[in-house]
Amino acid sequence: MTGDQSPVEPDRLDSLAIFGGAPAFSEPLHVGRPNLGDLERFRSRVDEILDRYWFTNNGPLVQEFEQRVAEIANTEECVATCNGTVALELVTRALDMSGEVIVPAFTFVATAHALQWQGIRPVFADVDEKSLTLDPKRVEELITPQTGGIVGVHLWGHGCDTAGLQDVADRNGLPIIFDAAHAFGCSHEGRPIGSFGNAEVFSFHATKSIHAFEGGAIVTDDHELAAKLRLMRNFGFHGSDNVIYVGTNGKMSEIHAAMGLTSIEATPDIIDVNRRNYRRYFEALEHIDGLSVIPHPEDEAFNHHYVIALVGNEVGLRRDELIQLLRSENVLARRYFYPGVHRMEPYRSLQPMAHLVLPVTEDASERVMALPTGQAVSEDAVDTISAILALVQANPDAVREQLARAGKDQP
Ligand code: T4K
Repeated sequence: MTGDQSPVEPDRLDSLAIFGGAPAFSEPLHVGRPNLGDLERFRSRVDEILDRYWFTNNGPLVQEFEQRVAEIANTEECVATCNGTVALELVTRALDMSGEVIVPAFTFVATAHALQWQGIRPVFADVDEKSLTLDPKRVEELITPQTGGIVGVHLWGHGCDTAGLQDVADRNGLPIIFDAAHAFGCSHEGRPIGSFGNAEVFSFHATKSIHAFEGGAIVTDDHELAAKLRLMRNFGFHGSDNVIYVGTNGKMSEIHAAMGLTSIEATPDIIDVNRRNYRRYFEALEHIDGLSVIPHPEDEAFNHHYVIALVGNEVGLRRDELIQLLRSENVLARRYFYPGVHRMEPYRSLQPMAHLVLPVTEDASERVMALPTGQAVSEDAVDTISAILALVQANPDAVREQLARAGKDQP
C-alpha cells in the first residue's frame, strides 16, 4: 500500500524536495488509487463467469449487482450500465429532456457532456456559497420556454438542495435528475441518495470508493422509466429481432459486476479507512492558516470518498502553488473541480459569457484541492502531507520564491 512507502517527515524548509531534500514519498501518492476488496472472492466470481460462458447481456452477476445497489439506494429499480456518463445520457434521453437543461458548472465535465453529446444545451447555473451545490434560486432565474430539465449534482457525496430543486422543477413542469456519481452509500436528509427526483445516477469508476473497474447505474422508483432504460441500454431490443426505441450499447459486463459486488462487500472497511483519513486531515488542517477541510456530515450516511481542502485567499500559498509543491513531494493532489465546466470546450466557445452568472463557481474552482485518501493512504501518509502543508503555510514567501526558482511545471 502506497502509504507504507516510509514517508519522510519534513521538519525544516531545507528538508522539502524543492529545497533539495528527498521527496516525502518515494512513489506517487494518488488521489484516486482504487480500493481492493476480497480478491479471493473476486477471483472465484471470475471463475464462475468463465465456467458459465455468460459474459455480458444482463447476466446473473449484473442482476445481483442491480439488486444490491437498489437495496442500498432504497429504490425499486436499478439499471446497471457500462459507466456513469452513459447512464446520464440514457436517463436524460429516456426522460425526453431536450432544448436546454440547467446544470452546475462546478462539477466533472461528464455532467455537461452527457447533455451536449445528445444535442442538448447545458445551461450553467451557479452553486450555493456554502454547500457549493446547485442553487435553486439561480436555477429558477435561468428557466425559459426552452428549458427541458434540471440536473443537480451531489458534489463529493454531499446531497444538494433536493427539496428546493424539486420545488422549482414541479412548479415549472420539468423533469429533474441527480448526478450522484460521488454519492453511492450516502444519505441526504436521513434518506439514502437514490430516490430523489425522477432518477439518480451513480458512477462505479475505478477511482470511486465502491467501484466496478468501470460502471454506472440509474436508480429510480419509476418502473416504466426503468423498463425503457433497460431497452435503451441494449440497442432498443424488445425480445429478439424487435427494436422499439433508438438505443445504444450501455450494458455492464459480468466481470465488472463481479468487481462491483466484491467492492460493495468491502464497504465497511473502505468507509472506515476513508473516515479515519478524513478526520485526521480535518484535525491537522484545522490548525493551519489559510487551509480548511470541507466538513463531512456527521448525521448522515457518508462514503467519505473525497477529502477536499479549501485554500484561503488571504494568507499562505495559493491553491496552485500548494499543488505544485505537493507534486514535488510525490503527492498528486488534484483540482476537483477546475476549471468550471463553462471554461472547457465546447462550452467556452459556445457560451463565452457564462462566467458572468457564475461568481461562486469561479471562486470555488480556484480554491479547492482534493487530497489523497482511500485504502492506499495510511495514517502516516496523512500526517506527512499535513506536516508539509503546515510547514509551507508557515513560510509562504520563502516557498513561493523557491517554487519560482525551481521553475517547476504548473499543475
Ligand atoms: N458525474 C460526475 C460528477 C463525475 O465526477 C463523474 C466521474 C461522472 C459523472 C462520470 O462517471 P464515469 O463515466 O466516469 O463513471 C476521474 C474519473 O475518471 C471519473 O470517473 C470521475 N468522475 C472524476 C471525478 O475523476 P480523472 O480524469 O480525474 O481521473 P484520473 O484517471 O486522472 O484518475 C484520478 C486519480 O486516480 C489519479 O491520481 C490516478 C489514480 N488512478 C486512476 C485510475 C483510473 C489509479 O491509481 N488507478 C486507476 O486505475 O477522472
